[in-house]
Amino acid sequence: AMTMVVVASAAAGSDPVSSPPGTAPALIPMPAEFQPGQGTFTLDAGAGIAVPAGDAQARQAATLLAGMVSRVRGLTLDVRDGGGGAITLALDAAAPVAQVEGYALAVTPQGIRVTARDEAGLFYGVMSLAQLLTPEGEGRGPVTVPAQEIRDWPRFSWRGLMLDVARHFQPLDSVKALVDQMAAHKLNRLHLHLTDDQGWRLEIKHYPDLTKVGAWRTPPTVGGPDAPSPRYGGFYTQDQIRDLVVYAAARHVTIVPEIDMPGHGQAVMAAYPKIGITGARPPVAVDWGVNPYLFNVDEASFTFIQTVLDEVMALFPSTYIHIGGDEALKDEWKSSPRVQARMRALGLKDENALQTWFIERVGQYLAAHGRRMIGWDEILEGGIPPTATIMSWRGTKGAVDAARMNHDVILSPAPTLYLDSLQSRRNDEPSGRLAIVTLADIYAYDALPAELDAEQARHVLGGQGNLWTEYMMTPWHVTHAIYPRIDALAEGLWSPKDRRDWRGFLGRLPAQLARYRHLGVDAADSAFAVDF
Ligand code: TNX
Repeated sequence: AMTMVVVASAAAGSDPVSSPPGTAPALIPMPAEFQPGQGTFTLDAGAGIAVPAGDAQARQAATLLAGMVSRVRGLTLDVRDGGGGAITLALDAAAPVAQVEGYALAVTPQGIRVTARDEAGLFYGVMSLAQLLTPEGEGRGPVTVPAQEIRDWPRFSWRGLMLDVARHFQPLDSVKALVDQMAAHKLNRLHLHLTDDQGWRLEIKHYPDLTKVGAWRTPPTVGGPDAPSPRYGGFYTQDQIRDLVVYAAARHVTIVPEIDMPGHGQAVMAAYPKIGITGARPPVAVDWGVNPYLFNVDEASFTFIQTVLDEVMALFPSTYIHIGGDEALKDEWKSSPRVQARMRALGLKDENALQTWFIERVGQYLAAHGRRMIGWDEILEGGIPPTATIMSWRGTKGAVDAARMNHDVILSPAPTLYLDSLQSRRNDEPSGRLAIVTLADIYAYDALPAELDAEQARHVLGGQGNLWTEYMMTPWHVTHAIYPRIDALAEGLWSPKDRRDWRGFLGRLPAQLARYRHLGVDAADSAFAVDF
C-alpha cells in the first residue's frame, strides 16, 4: 500500500523524485561516477542559485538553468550574485574533479553544490543539474532530489555536430536553438558547412558577390500558387555571425567554420568565375551530387582564399578552421594546360599531389595566423598535408592512417554518424540518405577505432554527427533528423565507455522527450518505430 501511495503522488505530479534513491541519476549523457547519499533535498519555488560574485560566465549558466527549470517545470529560481542559496556554484582550483571540463555535483539534505576547476566544467555541472530538476512526469512545482554525488568529465574533447547550411539555408534562430540543445547535451563544437555548390552563406566584405550572387539560386520547385519566390537562399551577415559566436561561447560551444575547397566551389565560380579553371560562369547549383568546378591553383586564387580566410578568422575565434577538401574531381585540373604547367613546375607527380600542395598552402597560411586546419579525409590522397587535422567520413580508415602518422583526427563516418540518414522504414519517415541509421546504431558507435594503440589513440580528438541538408528544406526537418539521435551521439562522445548501457539509456529517454515537448523541440517519433 505504501508503494501505491508514492506512485500515485508522483503520477499526480506533486513533488516527484528525480530518480529512485540509490539508483544512478537519470542523466543523458550518463556521468562518469555516481555515489548515492543519505536523505533527499527538496527544491521549492523561489530558491536561490548563488553564483561566484562577479563571475559573468557562471551567472549565464545559472540563468540558463533557471530558464530551463521554469519552462519545463514551472519552478522559478532566483539567480544571486554572491551570497547564499539552495544551489551553490563554485569555481575552485582544488575542486574534486581535476579533468578539464569536469565537475562535481553534490546533493545533500542541506542543498546542492556544483564545483569545477574551469568554467566549462561548472557549466556542464549546471546542465546536469537542469536535468536532475526536470525529471520525468508532467508535474509542475517543487522537485525532490535524492542525496548523491556525481563526478563527471568528458571522454573526448571534440564532441561535435555539423550542420550543412549551404544546401538549404538554415535561419539563424534555428542555429541558435541547436546551440542551446548541444550545450544541454554537453556537445561543444558546431561545425557550420558554410559553402558548397548550392550556396555561399557567409558575408565577405571584400567579395560582395559571394552572397549577392552565390547565396541565391533558382527555387527547387516552380509553378503553382504556392511556388517560392524566384530567388531562393540566404546568408548570414558578419554582424549575425558575431552574435552567433558570442551566443555559442556563452554555452561553451565553439563555432567551427568550413569553407570548402578546391571542390564544391560552384557558388564561388557563379560569383567570381576567375577563381575557377575555365573562367566560365556557371549558375549556382540547383541539384545535388559532385560537380566538376575546381578552384584554380594560381596566385589570384590564393589571394582570394587568403582574403576570405582573413575575414573568417576575424569572425570566428575557433582555433580550428575547416577547409573542406572533399570530393574534388580532378578532371578540370587534368584538362587545363596552365594547371598542368604549374604542377610540373612545382615538381608534383599528379593531381592528388597537387591537391596536397594546395591544401598545405592554405594550412600554412592558417598556421601563420595561429590557427589549425581541418580537412575531410580525401586530403590524404596525395600524401598527408603536414599541418592537417583529419575529419574522416569515408569510414574510419582515414582517421586510423592519419593517427598513425601522428596527426589529430575526428571521427564522423558515414553512414553511422550521418544524421541525414533515414531513421526508420515507416512510410511517413521524411526523406533522407537511404541508409537507415537508428538510435541504437548511433548509440553503439564508438569513436575510438579499436585498431589504434594507446599512443595513437591520443590523436583521436573525438567524434561528430554530420547533418547534410540536401533533403532538409525546413527547420522542422532538421530538428526531426537531429532529435533524439543527438542523445545517443552525446552519450557516446561524453560518457566513459563502460558506463554506456543501451537499455538504461532507453529508460532515461522519456524524461528527455518530455523536456523536448516543453521546449518545443519536435523530436522524431519514428526513431522508436524500429526493432531495437
Ligand atoms: C558526402 S561527407 C559529402 C557531402 C554530401 C553527403 C551526403 C562529405 C565530406 N561530402 O557533400 O552532402 O555525402 O550525405
